[in-house]
Order: sequence, then structure tokens, then C-alpha cells
Amino acid sequence: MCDTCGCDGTDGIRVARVGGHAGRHAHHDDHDHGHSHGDEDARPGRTILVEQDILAKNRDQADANRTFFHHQGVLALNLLSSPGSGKTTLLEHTIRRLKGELALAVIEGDQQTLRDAERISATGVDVVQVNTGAGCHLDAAMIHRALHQMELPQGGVLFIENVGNLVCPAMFDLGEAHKVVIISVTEGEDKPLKYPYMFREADICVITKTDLLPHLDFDLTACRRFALEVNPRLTLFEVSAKSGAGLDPWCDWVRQAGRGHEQR
Ligand SMILES: Nc1nc2c(ncn2[C@@H]2O[C@H](COP(=O)(O)OP(=O)(O)O)[C@@H](O)[C@H]2O)c(=O)[nH]1
Ligand SMILES: [Mg+2]
Repeated sequence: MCDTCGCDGTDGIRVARVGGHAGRHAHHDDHDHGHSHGDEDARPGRTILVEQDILAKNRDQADANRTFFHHQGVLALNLLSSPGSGKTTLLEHTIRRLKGELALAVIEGDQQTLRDAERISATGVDVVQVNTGAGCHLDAAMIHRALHQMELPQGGVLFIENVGNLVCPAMFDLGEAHKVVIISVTEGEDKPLKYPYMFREADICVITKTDLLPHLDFDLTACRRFALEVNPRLTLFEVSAKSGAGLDPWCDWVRQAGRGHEQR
């Protein structure tokens, strides 16, 4: 078990390219994603040290990823949320709007299945699925491995859909330029207060499924206030992938961030 978040990092990590170029579909059973394992790590009093080791190792790999992205002119966005908040749906709509203008690619993180990668593949962009097995977050080494399986969107945007979880993924830098936290209106407006680490680590917050607001007691004003109380630097977007409301400002931000990154 991983002492940082309790996930079992030794079990069943797979990296698979979906769609596109046949023959490059790959499975990796080797294991190197920044976790420290072993009986000695479970001794009382060692938890803090082990956690520091894990996070320090992850930070080194994240810095290497970030340098690589910088040299390739790639804007990497790490999408974080609880399961079902609409990450993949938002990506499908964003990609359909932007793929004629910007080079795009996606790394999908889930414990099991290729389902999200297959949805993204249907939009026509390059996608790699990372299955974390029992693990509850992506880490920088998994991203490094996934990068070996894909065509990098040079001068464009790499979206990384993290494993659905509002807790552990906040601790793991992947080398991204921005963390984008997503919260749907069905989750309750108090989530920024209950999961402050995630909202503090992010600099973008997207509130999704706003078409459902008439059917819910969700207090949008309070949600905005809570999010900004936790992190005044947050830039907020409100979208409905279903109706299309709010997708223009969100896509404008992605477009500008992607192009700005290319010029740096
Ligand atoms: N009403 C509504 N449903 C949505 C919207 N976006 C996503 N969903 C639904 O929410 C569910 C989970 O979406 P998905 O994109 O798979 O979430 P993920 O687990 O965060 O990737 C699916 O049934 C979607 O159809 C939206 O804007 N409005
Ligand atoms: Mg998804």
C-alpha cells in the first residue's frame, strides 16, 4: 500500500494507446510511478519520511515533464474532479470545437477500462489511456510513460484527465501548466470548502452541468464564493456541455492559453 494515499501502486498499471496508429498499442507491466513500497516502509514512525520521498521523487519527474512540455511548446492541462462530474464530456465538446485550430492530444486516467479513451478517440485526436489498477491518482512517471506512446501536440494542448477523486490527485504534480478543477452542480456547492486542497492547487475551476440548475437546490453564488474563499486566484467558468452554454468562454481560454504557450 502507498503510505501517501493508501492506493496499491504495485497492481496492474497499464498504458495503452487507443485508436489511431495500429501496432503502437502497448501494455507496460513494469512499475515505476514514484511510490515507495516494502515492509520496512510500513514501520511506525516512517510514514512522514516515506510520503516525503514519494512526493520528492514525483516532483523531480514532474519537473522533467514540465521542461519537456516547455521545449515542445505544449500546454499541459491537468483536469481534476470527482467521478462523473463531466470531465470526459467537457473534453469531447472542447476538442470538437478546437481541433481545427490547435494541435490536441489527451491522456486519460482511470482505474480500469478504455471507455473514456474510446470516447476521445472518436473525436479524432490522439489519446492514451492509463489504467492505474487500484491506484487513485495519476503521477508524473505515468505521464512520462504515456508520452512515449503518443504523438505530442507540438505548439498545442495536451489534456490530462485524472482519475476521478477530489483528494489524492491534488498532491501529485504531473508537470502541467495548470490544474483545472471541475465540479458539477449535482455535487453540492460546499465541495470547495470540504476539499480545499484540490481547490487551492488549481488555478482554473469549471462548474459543469449548469443546464440542471433549475432542477436542483445548488446555490451557484455560494459555490463561487466558497471556491474564491479557498483560493482567490481561481478563474471560474460555468458550462453546460449539454446546452453549450458557457463553452465559448472556456474554449477561448484554452485557445489563448495554448497559443500563448506556443509563443513563449
Ligand atoms: N445534464 C448534463 N449531463 C452531463 C453534462 N456533462 C456530462 N453529463 C453527464 O454526466 C455523466 C458523467 O459524465 P462524464 O463526462 O463521463 O464524467 P467524468 O467521469 O467526470 O469523465 C454522463 O452521464 C454525462 O452524460 C452536462 O453538461 N449536462
Ligand atoms: Mg471520464
